[in-house]
Amino acid sequence: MTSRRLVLGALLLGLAASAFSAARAADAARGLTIAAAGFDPPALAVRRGELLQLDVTSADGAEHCLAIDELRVERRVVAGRATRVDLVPERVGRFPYYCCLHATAAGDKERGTLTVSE
Ligand SMILES: [Cu+2]
Repeated sequence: MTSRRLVLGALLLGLAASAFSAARAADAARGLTIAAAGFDPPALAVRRGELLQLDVTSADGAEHCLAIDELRVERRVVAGRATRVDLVPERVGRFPYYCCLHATAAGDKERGTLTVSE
């Protein structure tokens, strides 16, 4: 009986915690758009160890891709809906992001920089 109550209590705590984190996640998400003209915004900043949530969308109706090589991020961004990208950078530094479908040539516009500070 007691162990059942413990299990039920743990389940309820887990549900409450996930509901809480989902609420926080919705508040924390930042928008990032990609188009042939470039990223908007072209620069992002976050503190090391903090959750960065991005709702990435195409701004020109084309399929794009968000890649941040150093943070092992590579996600397709299809037109018409947001692609949620969650990351918690554990290293301080400046990390380039780019569209892995179109940013092939040096000087291509589909590039930006994520700055992670202490
Ligand atoms: Cu692109």
